[in-house]
Amino acid sequence: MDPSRPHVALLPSAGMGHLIPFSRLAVSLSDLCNVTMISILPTVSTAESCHFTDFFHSYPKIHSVCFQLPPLDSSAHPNADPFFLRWTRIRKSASDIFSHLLKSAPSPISAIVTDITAASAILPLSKSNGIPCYVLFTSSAAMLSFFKYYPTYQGSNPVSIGNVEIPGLRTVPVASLPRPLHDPSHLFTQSLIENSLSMVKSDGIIVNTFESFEPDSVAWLRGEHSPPVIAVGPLPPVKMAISTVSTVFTWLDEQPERSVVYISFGSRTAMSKEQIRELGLGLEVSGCKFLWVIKTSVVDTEDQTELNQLLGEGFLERVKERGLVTKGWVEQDEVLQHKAVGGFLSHCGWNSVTEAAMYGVRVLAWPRLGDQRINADVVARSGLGLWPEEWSWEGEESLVTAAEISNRVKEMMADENLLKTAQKVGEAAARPDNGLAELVRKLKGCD
Ligand code: BUP
Repeated sequence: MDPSRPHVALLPSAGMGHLIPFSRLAVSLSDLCNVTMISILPTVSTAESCHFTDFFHSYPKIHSVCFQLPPLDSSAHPNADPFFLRWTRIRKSASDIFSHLLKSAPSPISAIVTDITAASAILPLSKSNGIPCYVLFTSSAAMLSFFKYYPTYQGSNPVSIGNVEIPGLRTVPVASLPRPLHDPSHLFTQSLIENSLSMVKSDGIIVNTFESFEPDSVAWLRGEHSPPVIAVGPLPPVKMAISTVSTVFTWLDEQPERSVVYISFGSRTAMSKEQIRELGLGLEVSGCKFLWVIKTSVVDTEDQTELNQLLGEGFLERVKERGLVTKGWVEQDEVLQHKAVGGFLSHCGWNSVTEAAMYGVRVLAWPRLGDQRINADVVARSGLGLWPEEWSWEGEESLVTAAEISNRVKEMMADENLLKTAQKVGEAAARPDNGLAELVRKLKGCD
């Protein structure tokens, strides 16, 4: 390690949606800083363990530290989301994780970047050791504004929840709030409030967005003065040393330019079997070409259902000339860059949105849970895509019908104006606004 450079330690938490932006930040920083990244094992999903292996193999200059969590009695929380549980366990083990990191780092650490889900536990440890601490917020600036304001809102509405009016910015309708917030005692609600209150004591909040994509939210956050908010996005994807040749790309290579709708609901959003069938029928009726990545469980290791059984006998045969369905992991950033892809039916996880923005791909937003409706609003306001707000969301029973899906998919693919506005977003995303340089200056102690 070069002793003249700052040494930054990155502490991601669980889930690909958190690990991917941390890996991207690590690589972006590694040209200018010494970087250590901690992996907390065992991971919840196979996707995460494969990612760690490939990542450290591909970027040997990023120093790897592993921390083994003690075994969990999973029977204590039979119905809890395994990723929420993991975030809680990381917070509970923060002191051990922190000491292990300090002991295992190859040189003294000059700054820590913690995941937002661990902020309330890591920040006090960092401060008491005299190490500056930054928070990587893995969602949008719109979500960050909400997250920052929420404890104030909750303080004056402790029992019931309604529309959240963020003074000077916008009102987040109650229908767009993550469902667990309706329960003040929910693990998610409690940790959101704790992390939000801690985050403001950090040395800076890093967010994977760019100013022209979310001008109002970025301006509002900066107007709040403290702590500084550094927009470093869109962070470029990491390139792994080992890339497998996938049939997905062979198939995409054969399709006409911008003819394919890519469908994915992210790494941890499961859809009901009935809704999956309806979506399949909608894609079939639309007549569009499509590439569909299916997930039926929150954690990939539990995904055992056969595609034929899931989609109904004969579906794959009927659509084989124009549709490809897969349950495996596909390199999404490469799919979105492919010239055959003309639209993206997305759950609006923030990484997916930033990838669509980077490549100027039109989005049809179908948020499912958590921060996704707040992100979908960014998609609609920026001109990157369409958002049928009436489509169902977590906790709602109603199915979105095949006819509605088909109509909206056709509408997106036929909309030339939408294509142009999405391409403009892509052009703006390609112009770096030096958020990364600002971050490096801060890490060096120059700002
Ligand atoms: Br699935 C899948 N390939 O097959 P989001 C996902 N990804 O590269 P999520 C693949 O995982 P959170 C696949 O490109 C994105 O970078 C995708 O993150 C990649 O959604 C990432 O979009 C998924 O933020 O996470 O997984 O729901 O809930 O944290 O937003």
